[in-house]
Amino acid sequence: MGYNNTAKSEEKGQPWPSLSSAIFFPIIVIMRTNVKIAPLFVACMLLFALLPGCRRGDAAAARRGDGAVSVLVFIPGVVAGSPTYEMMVEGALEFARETEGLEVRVFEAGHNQAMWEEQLMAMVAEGGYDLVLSSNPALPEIAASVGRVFPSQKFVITDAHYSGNPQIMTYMFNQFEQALFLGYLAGLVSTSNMPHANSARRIGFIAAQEFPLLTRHMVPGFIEGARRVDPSIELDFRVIGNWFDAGAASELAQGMINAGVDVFTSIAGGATQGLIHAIRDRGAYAVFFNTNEYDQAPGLVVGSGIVRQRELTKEILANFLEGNIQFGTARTIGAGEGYIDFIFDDPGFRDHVPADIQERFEAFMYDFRAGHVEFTVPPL
Ligand code: RBF
Repeated sequence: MGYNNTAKSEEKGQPWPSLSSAIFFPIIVIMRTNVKIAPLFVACMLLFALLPGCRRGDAAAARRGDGAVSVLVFIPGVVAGSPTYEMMVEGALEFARETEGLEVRVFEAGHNQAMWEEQLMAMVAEGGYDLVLSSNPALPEIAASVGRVFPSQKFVITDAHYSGNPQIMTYMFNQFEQALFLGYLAGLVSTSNMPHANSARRIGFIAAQEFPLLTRHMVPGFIEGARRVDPSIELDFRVIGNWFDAGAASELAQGMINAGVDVFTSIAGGATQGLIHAIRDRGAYAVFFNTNEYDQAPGLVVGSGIVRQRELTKEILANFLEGNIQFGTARTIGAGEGYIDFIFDDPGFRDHVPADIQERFEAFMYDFRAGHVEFTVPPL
């Protein structure tokens, strides 16, 4: 899925062209390498930031010249192939098109995670953004660090959990819930007599990398859901090591199929294409988190959850314009609040999943939505 960036600006690559970047980059490096002199540099930087005519608000006004509100959408990775990023960019650009006086700039920071903090620091230093919007569980710490240098910069980060910092608000999707119902469906399919289901009682989870939201909520939720169908089901969990290597994902998937896995899920960004290729090639099933993936392999992608990240992004921007963001707080939103759901209404589910599985899954989801399925979300 591509994204439409016609409304406002979009950028890729290193944000180093400006004078302010040239000044800040050495300082960031020094902060990392020399702890003793770091406070002195922070003090210099704050002085610089507060000098008349150099203040970030003034810089923003000069750049825009129209008093518009300016928002940076900072993408920690690449947009294409990463559903949560695609939905955030779509929502922000759509909202900007509908809203007078709002300027949205999208920046893709790429896959080198070691560069994210320096990139965000440089963007904030040069941009004078009223708000930085991002989506990633690892972003709050990075934002807090950048925020110490720019104390008036505000951040809203979705898909993350962090409270107590007056510059940051976070929204976390209750991914344990989504994992639980996708796991239940995976269990129903794996124990069925569908053509590619085997008798091994083994389902698979391919992850790009390990992080707390994944290892403490998504993986345990997935296997717990499957074991509500059959307690003997085992999980084969494997890690690619990056978010882009589709070849490696395909190899992992082939090995897992050899080991008896017949239903997969994954959190792997662009590398997910390798899993799709493997299930098409070998004959196996998959259920996916966050976005509608049925079209990727009709008949083999048997389930898609959805997170309402596009809608959430628009709500956040509307709230920000109204001054209604509670910075310092962390909200968790899930099925009960309407931000997580399952996509039933698609031929990929309706036309390909056997009627008895549809019925059992629908009954489970009915109870789940009504709050009749009991579970405990593990601590993060
Ligand atoms: N998800 C993606 O779809 N693409 C990515 O490139 C990506 N990079 C991530 C990097 C880090 C360090 C972390 C912690 C998560 C990343 N995620 C990525 C996961 C994403 O933010 C989200 O948590 C999951 O997709 C579950 O909704």
